[in-house]
Amino acid sequence: MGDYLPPPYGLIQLGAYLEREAKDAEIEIVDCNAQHLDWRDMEERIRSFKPNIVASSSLATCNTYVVVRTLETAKRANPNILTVTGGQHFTATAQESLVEYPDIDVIVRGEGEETFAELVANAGNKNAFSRINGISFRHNGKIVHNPPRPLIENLENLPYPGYHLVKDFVNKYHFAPMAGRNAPYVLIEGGRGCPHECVFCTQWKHWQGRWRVKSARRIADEMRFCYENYGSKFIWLTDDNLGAGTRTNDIADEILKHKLPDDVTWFVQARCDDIIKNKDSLPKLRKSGLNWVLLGVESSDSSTLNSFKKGITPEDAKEAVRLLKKNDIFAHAMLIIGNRKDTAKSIENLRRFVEDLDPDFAIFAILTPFPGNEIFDEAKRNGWIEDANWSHYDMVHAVMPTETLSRNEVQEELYKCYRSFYGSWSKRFGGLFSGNELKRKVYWHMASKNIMRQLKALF
Ligand code: B12
Ligand code: SF4
Repeated sequence: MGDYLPPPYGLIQLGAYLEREAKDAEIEIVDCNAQHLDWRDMEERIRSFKPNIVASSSLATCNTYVVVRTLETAKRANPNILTVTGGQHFTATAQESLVEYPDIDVIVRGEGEETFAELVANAGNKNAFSRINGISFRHNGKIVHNPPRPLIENLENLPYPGYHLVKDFVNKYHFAPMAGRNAPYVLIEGGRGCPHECVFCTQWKHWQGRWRVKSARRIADEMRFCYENYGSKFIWLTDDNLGAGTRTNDIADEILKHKLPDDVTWFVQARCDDIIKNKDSLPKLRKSGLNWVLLGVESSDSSTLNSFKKGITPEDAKEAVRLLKKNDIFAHAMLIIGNRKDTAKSIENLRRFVEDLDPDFAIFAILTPFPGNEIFDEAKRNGWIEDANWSHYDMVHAVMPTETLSRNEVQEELYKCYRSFYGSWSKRFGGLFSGNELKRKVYWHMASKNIMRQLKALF
């Protein structure tokens, strides 16, 4: 994606909740990317702020060692600091992580807000830890996993995201390739979890198989709040699954009612079948500013889609892309290679399918056994995993072979996918002069940064 600096959404959300519920807490959010801090600067910040607690975000499995190093740094600044982390990876690996990394004191499993607020309130009294549901920690040389905490029933009881906690650098966040440098960029959360159960996804398990959503009105209110307070013009609704039914129509209606300026746009991830179910709402969604959909296409092969428990067909993908393009919404397809049955031939078929599908943009990923997804359990049971370095668990590195392709061959196949999709001149020129504004922006950005050449050089 080239230039890109996203706000640390999970942290500002936790910070806003703490501000409301743990009123005595003094909070400082450090974003080393936005503030250009290196490890030494970060240590200095910890020494000068003198916190009782340092809590690190983690976001994805590939950040594991960075999280650990952050907490090690905190302990070096002051060994009495209580170090905490959470999120999908550490929730799924709480036992191993506490064994492996002595500098993590507490892991907050699952939903963070209530558990973290209770932990902060009791940070000075370790005897109280045994009563805090949702944490894992060490006690008398043993690792203890307290019972899980029930999910928050109504997400609207959460505060608005705490962008004020990063106000000194909020204007630095941007998504240049898609929106340019001058479109202030924010994330807003419209829901948590998903009612589907795809085997490669960690999301539904993390949220206990439940799909909770905020009302359309609340989502539009948060958009307007961000626009009015921070000038936000490019908005990612972080839901993994936009969903279908009246929700989408209501979101469009509410955003339109909130009368945001025309240059405020938003984007979201969605399933192909939901785009089809939403087809009558697409014109209104477009009018409300929806200009980009990341579509879970995943595979060109029905049996692979079935083995993924995805619940869609390749024809659904074709129809969804057609509908998005017809409504001038940038259609971004997301594909997965490296499933156990994948062969050189099946991946070649995928490349041909994507050519034919002709989305505005395509991201190819490698099937990754993330702790917390079903693929991980299966791969571990069967001894398929060849690379245990968490920093490679980013859907770009192959960490396991297929039945017929070695790990290196899977990696090569990924490069071939990019070469075939972006390597063609007609595609490049088509993108540069596309009728879709976002597509033009992305392809001009890629051209100006020479991303095509850089991609090609990689291969
Ligand atoms: C936005 C986003 C991004 C943004 C990040 C923006 C940012 N800085 O926050 C960008 C585009 C950069 C991104 C990149 C990637 N992402 Co991403 N991303 C997301 C997305 C859609 C939303 C994250 C979010 O803000 N959620 C809302 C917050 C509130 O939820 P949360 O983070 O889970 O936090 C809650 C709890 O888990 C817990 N918690 C979490 N952390 C902590 C820490 C502490 C201390 C405590 C107390 C509690 C706690 O409390 C929070 C409140 O309840 C998620 C999917 C999702 N909907 O969550 C995927 C997701 C996190 N991404 C994922 C992946 C794989 C990636 C990439 C590897 C993809 C790639 N190949 O580029 C990269 C990794 C980049 C990197 N090195 O960090 C996977 C992670 C799977 C895994 N186990 O690794 C997810 C889950 C998507 C999925 N369905 O598989 N991503
Ligand atoms: S991949 Fe998408 S549809 Fe499937 S479980 Fe995850 S969020 Fe839901």
